[in-house]
Amino acid sequence: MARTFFVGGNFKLNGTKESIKTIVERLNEAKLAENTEVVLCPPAVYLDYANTINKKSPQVKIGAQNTYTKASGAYTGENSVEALKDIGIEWTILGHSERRTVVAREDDELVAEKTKFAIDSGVKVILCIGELLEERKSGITLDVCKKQLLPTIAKLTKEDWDSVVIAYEPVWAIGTGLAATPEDAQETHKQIRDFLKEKLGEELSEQIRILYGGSANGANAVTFKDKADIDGFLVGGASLKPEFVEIINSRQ
Ligand code: G2H
Repeated sequence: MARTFFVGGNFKLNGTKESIKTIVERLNEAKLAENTEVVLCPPAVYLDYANTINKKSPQVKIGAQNTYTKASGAYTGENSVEALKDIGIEWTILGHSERRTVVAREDDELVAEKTKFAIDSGVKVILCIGELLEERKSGITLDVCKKQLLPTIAKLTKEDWDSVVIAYEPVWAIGTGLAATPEDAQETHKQIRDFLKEKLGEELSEQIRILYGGSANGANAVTFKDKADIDGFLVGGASLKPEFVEIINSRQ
Protein backbone atom coordinates (compact mmCIF):
# COMPACT_ATOMS: atom_id res chain seq x y z
CA MET A 1 0.00 0.00 0.00
CA ALA A 2 1.41 3.38 -0.99
CA ARG A 3 2.21 5.72 1.88
CA THR A 4 0.29 9.02 1.79
CA PHE A 5 2.59 12.00 1.23
CA PHE A 6 2.77 14.10 4.40
CA VAL A 7 3.93 17.69 4.86
CA GLY A 8 4.23 19.29 8.28
CA GLY A 9 4.76 22.99 8.83
CA ASN A 10 6.68 23.75 12.00
CA PHE A 11 6.32 27.47 12.63
CA LYS A 12 8.56 27.21 15.72
CA LEU A 13 8.39 30.38 17.84
CA ASN A 14 7.28 32.52 14.90
CA GLY A 15 4.11 34.25 13.89
CA THR A 16 1.46 36.71 14.92
CA LYS A 17 -2.29 36.38 14.68
CA GLU A 18 -2.07 38.31 11.44
CA SER A 19 0.70 36.24 9.84
CA ILE A 20 -0.90 32.95 10.90
CA LYS A 21 -4.17 34.12 9.37
CA THR A 22 -2.32 34.80 6.12
CA ILE A 23 -0.72 31.33 6.08
CA VAL A 24 -3.91 29.42 6.92
CA GLU A 25 -6.01 31.43 4.47
CA ARG A 26 -3.41 30.86 1.75
CA LEU A 27 -3.88 27.12 2.21
CA ASN A 28 -7.66 27.51 2.42
CA GLU A 29 -7.56 29.04 -1.05
CA ALA A 30 -4.79 26.93 -2.60
CA LYS A 31 -5.28 23.92 -4.82
CA LEU A 32 -3.54 21.18 -2.87
CA ALA A 33 -2.48 17.86 -4.35
CA GLU A 34 -4.88 15.07 -3.50
CA ASN A 35 -3.62 12.22 -1.36
CA THR A 36 -1.44 14.61 0.60
CA GLU A 37 -1.79 15.19 4.31
CA VAL A 38 -0.77 18.55 5.79
CA VAL A 39 -0.30 19.47 9.45
CA LEU A 40 0.40 23.08 10.44
CA CYS A 41 2.07 23.56 13.82
CA PRO A 42 1.87 27.17 15.02
CA PRO A 43 3.00 28.29 18.47
CA ALA A 44 0.65 26.95 21.19
CA VAL A 45 -0.91 30.34 21.80
CA TYR A 46 -2.35 30.31 18.26
CA LEU A 47 -3.49 26.67 18.01
CA ASP A 48 -7.15 27.34 18.71
CA TYR A 49 -7.21 30.34 16.39
CA ALA A 50 -5.51 28.47 13.54
CA ASN A 51 -7.89 25.55 13.99
CA THR A 52 -10.90 27.84 13.88
CA ILE A 53 -9.92 29.52 10.61
CA ASN A 54 -8.67 26.32 8.89
CA LYS A 55 -11.24 25.41 6.25
CA LYS A 56 -9.28 22.57 4.67
CA SER A 57 -9.82 19.84 7.29
CA PRO A 58 -9.51 16.88 7.00
CA GLN A 59 -6.69 17.36 4.44
CA VAL A 60 -5.07 20.12 6.51
CA LYS A 61 -4.88 19.71 10.27
CA ILE A 62 -3.42 21.85 13.02
CA GLY A 63 -0.82 20.41 15.41
CA ALA A 64 1.15 21.41 18.49
CA GLN A 65 4.95 21.59 18.69
CA ASN A 66 5.22 19.78 22.03
CA THR A 67 3.12 18.04 24.66
CA TYR A 68 3.83 16.72 28.15
CA THR A 69 3.61 13.30 29.80
CA LYS A 70 0.74 14.35 32.05
CA ALA A 71 -2.73 15.63 31.24
CA SER A 72 -2.87 18.17 34.03
CA GLY A 73 -1.24 19.27 37.27
CA ALA A 74 1.63 21.39 38.50
CA TYR A 75 3.68 21.47 35.29
CA THR A 76 4.16 25.13 34.52
CA GLY A 77 4.51 26.00 30.87
CA GLU A 78 3.70 22.57 29.44
CA ASN A 79 1.06 21.63 26.85
CA SER A 80 -1.63 19.11 27.78
CA VAL A 81 -2.84 16.59 25.22
CA GLU A 82 -6.23 16.73 26.92
CA ALA A 83 -6.35 20.48 26.33
CA LEU A 84 -5.38 19.90 22.71
CA LYS A 85 -8.23 17.46 22.27
CA ASP A 86 -10.55 19.91 24.01
CA ILE A 87 -9.94 22.39 21.19
CA GLY A 88 -9.92 19.76 18.42
CA ILE A 89 -6.17 19.38 17.83
CA GLU A 90 -5.15 15.90 16.66
CA TRP A 91 -1.37 16.14 16.15
CA THR A 92 1.79 17.16 17.93
CA ILE A 93 5.47 17.30 17.05
CA LEU A 94 7.67 15.60 19.67
CA GLY A 95 11.42 15.28 20.10
CA HIS A 96 12.37 18.16 17.84
CA SER A 97 16.14 18.75 18.02
CA GLU A 98 15.56 22.28 19.30
CA ARG A 99 13.81 20.77 22.33
CA ARG A 100 16.48 18.08 22.67
CA THR A 101 19.45 20.43 22.44
CA VAL A 102 18.42 24.08 22.78
CA VAL A 103 15.36 24.83 24.87
CA ALA A 104 14.78 21.81 27.10
CA ARG A 105 17.47 19.08 27.00
CA GLU A 106 14.85 16.44 26.33
CA ASP A 107 16.31 12.95 26.22
CA ASP A 108 15.20 9.87 24.30
CA GLU A 109 13.34 8.38 27.28
CA LEU A 110 11.30 11.52 27.86
CA VAL A 111 10.48 11.78 24.17
CA ALA A 112 9.35 8.14 24.22
CA GLU A 113 7.22 8.74 27.31
CA LYS A 114 5.61 11.81 25.76
CA THR A 115 4.98 9.90 22.54
CA LYS A 116 3.26 7.02 24.33
CA PHE A 117 1.17 9.38 26.46
CA ALA A 118 0.05 11.44 23.47
CA ILE A 119 -0.98 8.36 21.49
CA ASP A 120 -2.77 6.78 24.43
CA SER A 121 -4.64 10.06 24.81
CA GLY A 122 -5.63 10.14 21.14
CA VAL A 123 -3.12 12.65 19.76
CA LYS A 124 -0.92 11.62 16.81
CA VAL A 125 2.80 12.31 16.80
CA ILE A 126 5.40 13.65 14.38
CA LEU A 127 8.43 12.09 16.06
CA CYS A 128 11.71 13.87 15.26
CA ILE A 129 15.13 12.25 15.19
CA GLY A 130 18.46 13.20 13.64
CA GLU A 131 22.16 13.55 14.19
CA LEU A 132 24.41 16.50 14.99
CA LEU A 133 27.12 17.57 12.54
CA GLU A 134 29.90 15.99 14.65
CA GLU A 135 27.96 12.75 14.74
CA ARG A 136 27.58 12.73 10.97
CA LYS A 137 31.29 13.47 10.56
CA SER A 138 32.08 10.57 12.91
CA GLY A 139 29.97 8.26 10.75
CA ILE A 140 27.47 7.44 13.50
CA THR A 141 24.31 8.91 11.94
CA LEU A 142 22.42 5.63 11.98
CA ASP A 143 23.56 4.74 15.51
CA VAL A 144 22.19 8.07 16.73
CA CYS A 145 18.85 7.55 14.99
CA LYS A 146 18.58 4.02 16.39
CA LYS A 147 19.39 5.22 19.90
CA GLN A 148 16.75 7.94 19.61
CA LEU A 149 14.13 5.48 18.37
CA LEU A 150 14.75 2.54 20.68
CA PRO A 151 12.96 3.80 23.84
CA THR A 152 9.90 4.67 21.73
CA ILE A 153 9.99 1.28 20.01
CA ALA A 154 10.08 -0.33 23.45
CA LYS A 155 7.02 1.61 24.65
CA LEU A 156 4.66 1.54 21.66
CA THR A 157 2.38 -1.30 20.63
CA LYS A 158 2.20 -2.20 16.94
CA GLU A 159 -1.18 -0.42 16.72
CA ASP A 160 0.35 2.73 18.22
CA TRP A 161 2.55 3.11 15.14
CA ASP A 162 -0.55 4.00 13.09
CA SER A 163 -0.43 7.29 15.01
CA VAL A 164 3.24 8.09 14.36
CA VAL A 165 5.07 9.79 11.52
CA ILE A 166 8.86 9.88 11.89
CA ALA A 167 10.72 13.04 10.83
CA TYR A 168 14.40 12.52 10.10
CA GLU A 169 15.99 15.94 10.59
CA PRO A 170 19.79 16.08 10.45
CA VAL A 171 20.53 18.87 12.91
CA TRP A 172 23.23 20.39 10.67
CA ALA A 173 20.59 20.96 7.98
CA ILE A 174 18.06 22.70 10.22
CA GLY A 175 17.60 26.37 9.46
CA THR A 176 21.02 26.53 7.79
CA GLY A 177 19.92 26.59 4.17
CA LEU A 178 22.09 23.47 3.70
CA ALA A 179 19.57 20.71 3.09
CA ALA A 180 20.81 17.12 2.87
CA THR A 181 21.07 15.97 -0.72
CA PRO A 182 18.15 13.80 -1.79
CA GLU A 183 20.63 10.91 -2.18
CA ASP A 184 22.06 11.28 1.33
CA ALA A 185 18.60 11.65 2.84
CA GLN A 186 17.31 8.62 0.95
CA GLU A 187 20.24 6.53 2.15
CA THR A 188 19.51 7.39 5.79
CA HIS A 189 15.74 6.98 5.38
CA LYS A 190 16.31 3.52 3.90
CA GLN A 191 18.57 2.59 6.81
CA ILE A 192 15.95 3.83 9.28
CA ARG A 193 13.27 1.79 7.51
CA ASP A 194 15.51 -1.29 7.56
CA PHE A 195 15.96 -0.78 11.31
CA LEU A 196 12.17 -0.48 11.75
CA LYS A 197 11.80 -3.68 9.74
CA GLU A 198 14.22 -5.47 12.05
CA LYS A 199 12.38 -4.24 15.15
CA LEU A 200 8.75 -4.08 14.04
CA GLY A 201 8.49 -6.38 11.05
CA GLU A 202 8.25 -5.77 7.34
CA GLU A 203 4.56 -4.88 7.09
CA LEU A 204 4.71 -2.14 9.71
CA SER A 205 8.04 -0.79 8.50
CA GLU A 206 6.52 -0.35 5.04
CA GLN A 207 3.56 1.58 6.48
CA ILE A 208 5.42 4.08 8.65
CA ARG A 209 6.02 7.40 6.96
CA ILE A 210 9.47 8.92 7.25
CA LEU A 211 9.66 12.65 6.51
CA TYR A 212 12.77 14.64 5.72
CA GLY A 213 13.34 17.91 7.62
CA GLY A 214 16.10 20.49 7.36
CA SER A 215 16.02 23.48 5.02
CA ALA A 216 13.38 21.94 2.76
CA ASN A 217 11.99 24.64 0.50
CA GLY A 218 9.94 25.34 -2.59
CA ALA A 219 12.91 24.85 -4.91
CA ASN A 220 14.50 21.70 -3.48
CA ALA A 221 11.36 19.73 -2.48
CA VAL A 222 10.82 18.46 -5.98
CA THR A 223 14.36 17.01 -6.12
CA PHE A 224 13.32 14.46 -3.45
CA LYS A 225 10.38 13.34 -5.59
CA ASP A 226 11.73 10.00 -6.79
CA LYS A 227 13.23 8.93 -3.45
CA ALA A 228 11.40 5.79 -2.39
CA ASP A 229 11.78 6.12 1.37
CA ILE A 230 11.09 9.86 1.67
CA ASP A 231 7.38 10.23 2.38
CA GLY A 232 7.17 13.96 2.88
CA PHE A 233 8.72 16.86 4.72
CA LEU A 234 8.75 18.62 8.05
CA VAL A 235 9.29 22.23 7.06
CA GLY A 236 10.36 25.10 9.27
CA GLY A 237 11.25 28.46 7.72
CA ALA A 238 9.62 27.79 4.35
CA SER A 239 6.31 26.84 5.98
CA LEU A 240 5.86 30.52 6.82
CA LYS A 241 6.15 31.54 3.17
CA PRO A 242 4.03 31.17 0.01
CA GLU A 243 6.48 28.49 -1.25
CA PHE A 244 4.99 26.09 1.33
CA VAL A 245 2.25 25.34 -1.21
CA GLU A 246 4.93 24.25 -3.73
CA ILE A 247 6.36 21.87 -1.14
CA ILE A 248 2.91 20.40 -0.48
CA ASN A 249 2.41 19.95 -4.22
CA SER A 250 5.94 18.72 -4.97
CA ARG A 251 4.89 15.09 -5.48
CA GLN A 252 2.37 15.82 -8.24
C1 G2H B 1 13.84 21.52 10.90
C2 G2H B 1 12.88 22.25 10.07
C3 G2H B 1 11.50 22.11 10.65
P1 G2H B 1 13.90 24.30 8.72
O1 G2H B 1 13.75 22.01 12.24
O2 G2H B 1 11.29 21.11 11.61
O3 G2H B 1 13.25 23.62 10.03
O4 G2H B 1 13.05 23.84 7.55
O5 G2H B 1 13.79 25.77 8.95
O6 G2H B 1 15.29 23.81 8.59
